[in-house]
Amino acid sequence: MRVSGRIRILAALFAVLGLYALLELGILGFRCPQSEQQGSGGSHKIIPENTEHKDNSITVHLTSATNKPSTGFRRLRLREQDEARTTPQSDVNVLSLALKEMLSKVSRLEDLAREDRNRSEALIARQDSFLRDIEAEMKKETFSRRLKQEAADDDMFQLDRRAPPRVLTVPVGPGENGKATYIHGRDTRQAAEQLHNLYGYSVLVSDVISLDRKIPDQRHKLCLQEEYPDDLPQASVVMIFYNEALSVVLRSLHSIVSQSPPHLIGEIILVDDCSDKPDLMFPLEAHISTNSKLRNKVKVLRNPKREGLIRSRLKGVQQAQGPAVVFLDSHIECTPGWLEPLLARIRKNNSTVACPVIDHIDTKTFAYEQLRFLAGGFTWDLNFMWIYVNKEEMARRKSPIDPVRCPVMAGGLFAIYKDYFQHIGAYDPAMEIYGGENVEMSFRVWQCGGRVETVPCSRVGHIERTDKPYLYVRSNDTKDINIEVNKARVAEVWMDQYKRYLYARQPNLKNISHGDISERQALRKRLGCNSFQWYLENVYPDRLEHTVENGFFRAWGELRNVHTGLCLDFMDGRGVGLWDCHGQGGQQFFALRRPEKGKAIQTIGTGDMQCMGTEGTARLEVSIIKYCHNGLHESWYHNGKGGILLNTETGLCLDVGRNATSGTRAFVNNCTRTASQQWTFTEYFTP
Ligand SMILES: [Mn+2]
Repeated sequence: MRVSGRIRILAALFAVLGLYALLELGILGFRCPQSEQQGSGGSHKIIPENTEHKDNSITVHLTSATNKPSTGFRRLRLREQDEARTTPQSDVNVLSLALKEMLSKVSRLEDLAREDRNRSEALIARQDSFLRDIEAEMKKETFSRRLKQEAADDDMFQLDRRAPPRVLTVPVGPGENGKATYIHGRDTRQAAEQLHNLYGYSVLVSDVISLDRKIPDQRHKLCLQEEYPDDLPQASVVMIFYNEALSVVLRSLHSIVSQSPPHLIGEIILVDDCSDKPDLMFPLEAHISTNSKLRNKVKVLRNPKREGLIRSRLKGVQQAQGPAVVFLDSHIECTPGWLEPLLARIRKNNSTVACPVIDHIDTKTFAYEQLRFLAGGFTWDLNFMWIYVNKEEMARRKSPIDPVRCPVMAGGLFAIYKDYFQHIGAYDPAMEIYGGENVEMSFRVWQCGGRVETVPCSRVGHIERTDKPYLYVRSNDTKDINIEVNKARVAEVWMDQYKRYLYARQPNLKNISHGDISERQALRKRLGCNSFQWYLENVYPDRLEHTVENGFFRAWGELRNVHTGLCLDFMDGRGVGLWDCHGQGGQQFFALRRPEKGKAIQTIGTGDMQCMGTEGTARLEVSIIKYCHNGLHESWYHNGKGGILLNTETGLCLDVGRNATSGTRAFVNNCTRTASQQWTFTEYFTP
């Protein structure tokens, strides 16, 4: 593939580009209405200046029509690829960006091919010398024992004792084997940071890592002995994306196809929730349609307007052939053997929601890291949280690879039968964008006779983005979307009397409209579901510990200072001080809690895990401690309405001073029982 090959590719690209132009002009289809109201930085055009053909590669030089540095292109140097690269920005001219993307892809392919040749020659030379070393070392008894042990742990070296190893596949290249990749050079790092902020992870790192990189087997050894039935149900993967980086979406797709037996993946349904990044349009489809592994599996559906994760998934499922559906995020990487255990589990019990263990892909380096295996729970303000698997559940399981019952699933990744998904009420279609749907579905499945489990033999890597682009909701109609409303819908339909736990923490949710819930209530009746009390008792007893009914909470709500009438507030997340009472809970919600099991400390919590405490050398400042560790400095005594708050460690009282106003920091002081040391919670509970 020399000159004629390149001409063919270019011709194809320009044909594609022409088609794209028609689409852009609205002649061939829809455009997301949002892409017109895009960006905050004004409009910029990126103009191809000249195109340079040199050494089998094409370099397109681009300049920005404006002089704003933030929209210009930088020449970047990367460790692995020293070719000039340009950084796509969010608000560049769509057409030239598409052109640039395609041209750079051509040159990138050629680069990769050339690199591959050099690389494989170097690799063979390296492997040869490596093998010679091994053969010499193998003669030494101790080394051979150690090697055998390592070989058992590491599938990279498939050594066979009987025959000397011939071919070792040791992938090289950035990110291979799940290793970390680092960005070098100051300019590059700066550009990387900008993009990191835009996407919530380092796109530059993702872009240099192979789309089909190898991730080592992450499974427990016992998993390798598991045998799965031949007739596992075939799965349709449903994956929603919104303004994800192209290379991240593509790597997600490749990892599914590479790590799954082909007959078990019937299709991958990608739903674009109206992204406005141009490379997610043609470049994405061009890659899929020219890749033999993806071409026949992947279907792309596009929402003409933002629908959010929930309605997008419903749309994806509608198209799914089934019988199983596997939901995956668009920023994941599957690992060897991830699929079979999930499908085997739902096949065994068809009212199961089976979740993989979610490992961690680092947002900066894209390193794959195993996480400690945890279950999922919820906080009383209905956020998901990771929890330790409790002793009873540990004892119930006979093997470390037995599935773990999970009170709440994380929500992004799970397998379920399509029929069961529909039967159990799919999703609440009135929920907006994202958030709460995983809690809702978990309550519903458990309360209505199903179960949610994590299957330890299935491991999938996930990028926990530092910033979530889909949270920036630009509504198509003018109504403002408040995703917190989702929580109110969950509470109203599923939580019975326990909904007051949410409303105490977020009183505003009680008063705003959460929409019509009659259909969801009818669903609950139709399915004959259990009460929330039943759920707490049978599925999440640890949560039941932390209830008013159980005497855990002694008082809660706003914590008003008698002297000023102002409310205690954790203003910047750590510092605690006075602020005007806003009645919205959140940072002004405090709860007085009796000691945890086996502890002696009465604490004042803000969130479920946070505590108020004294800190610092002087121990006079009061702040929020992110994870309570039940130290004395977190211990408070309170003697009822208008009473003092005495810190046990210092023997001093919570005070704001005589001249306190909104914004004054709280501290501890000698107890004088003056009004500035008197405090009242909104609600007191008598044990
Ligand atoms: Mn995710």
